[in-house]
Order: sequence, then C-alpha cells, then structure tokens
Amino acid sequence: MADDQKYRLLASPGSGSTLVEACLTLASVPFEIQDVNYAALGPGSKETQGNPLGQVPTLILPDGSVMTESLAMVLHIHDLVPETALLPAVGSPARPMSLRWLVFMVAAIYPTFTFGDDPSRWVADEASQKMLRTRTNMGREAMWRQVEEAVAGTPWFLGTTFSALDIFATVMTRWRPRRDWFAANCPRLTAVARAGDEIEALQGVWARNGAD
Ligand SMILES: N[C@@H](CCC(=O)N[C@@H](CS)C(=O)NCC(=O)O)C(=O)O
Repeated sequence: MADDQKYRLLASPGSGSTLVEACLTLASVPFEIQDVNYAALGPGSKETQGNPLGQVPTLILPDGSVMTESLAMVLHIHDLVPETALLPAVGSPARPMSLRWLVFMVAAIYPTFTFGDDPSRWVADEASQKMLRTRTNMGREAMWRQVEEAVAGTPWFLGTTFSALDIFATVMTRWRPRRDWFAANCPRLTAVARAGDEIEALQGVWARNGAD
C-alpha cells in the first residue's frame, strides 16, 4: 500500500496516542507512526500539523484530513472495522454503558492532565500552581474510584465482552497516579489493565510505548 493511502498517527510514546495505536493495530488498519517530541507539544506546535491544540494523538487520514480527539479516532476505527468489536453491538445493554464510561475517561479524567501537568500555563503564582496540581490529582483519583464501581466483571471492563474500554483502562492506568495506586485502590480496574497488558497482538505496541 502506498504511503499516501495509509493513516498517519502523530504520536509520543506512552501518551494518549497509545490508545489509537493499539486500536489501529487490533483492527489491522494500515498506518504509520510519526513520533513527535512530547516536550514540544502545545498550542502552536509545528510538529502536530493541523491540530490547533498541538496535541497527540493527531491522526492524518488517507485523504489528508486531520482528525483530533482520541475517542473520535477509536470510534472511527470501530466504524472502519466493526469486526474488531471495539464497542458492544447496537441494542446490547452494554452499549450505552460503554459509551458513558469511554466519554467519562476522555471528557472528565483526561483533561485533569491538561490542567495539572503544567499548571504554570493556567495560573501565575507558585502557590496556585501547586494547588492546581494537587486538586487535579485529587479530582482524578476520585473519578477513577467512580469508574472502579462501574467495572462489570472479569477479565474485561464489561465482563466477558472485550471493548475499547479495556484499552483505555490499560493505557490510562499507566499514567498518574499509576499502577501501584490503582492496585491499592481500584482492584477491578487493575485486573482489567493486567488482562490488557497480556493481549498478544498488542505486545509490540506496549513495548514501543514503554510499558513495563
Ligand atoms: N482531548 C484530547 C486530549 C489529548 C491530550 O491531552 N494529549 C496530551 C498527551 S497525552 C498532549 O498532547 N498534551 C500536550 C498539551 O496539551 O499541550 C484527546 O482525547 O485526544
């Protein structure tokens, strides 16, 4: 396949691009990775072409159009290759729950990093920066405890049905507050993440993204 017919994922190892890299891989969608320097991300970044927020993941579609937002990309991959079953079937009771928690992870939890990773972007004085970091960390932990209550079974978030939730749980529990905190506070999510770590087809993706 010619390079201009492939998807191109702008990515930084270990970041949210891992979510999309994993789903493209599971779906066997031809793609190439263009690594961008994590330290250079942010509004105005020259490396994340066409994404005004300068974030990864950014996905360049085969027709050259630019897609942002990790979950939108994952839903697009589901549309491209429904057999990958990144979402439960329409009509299944698990479908609305999977949509709810996927959106919660990207709309409620993910932005705590946007505001907490570099608080000097948002508030000027050092005390406020420290407070913002602490509060976003606390808010994130409270939200993860909420997600923990929604985990429906084993080995997967929805019980016996694999879905994109398992990819999000596996990747996002590697971020702060990290796996030791999850093991102590969110045993069900930890079990899902450990099952995700073991997915055979994703061993290369996890290794590339610095997973233990
Ligand atoms: N809503 C976006 C968030 C993406 C995001 O925050 N990516 C982080 C890396 S994990 C980033 O690029 N941060 C740099 C910045 O926001 O300046 C998505 O779901 O894709």
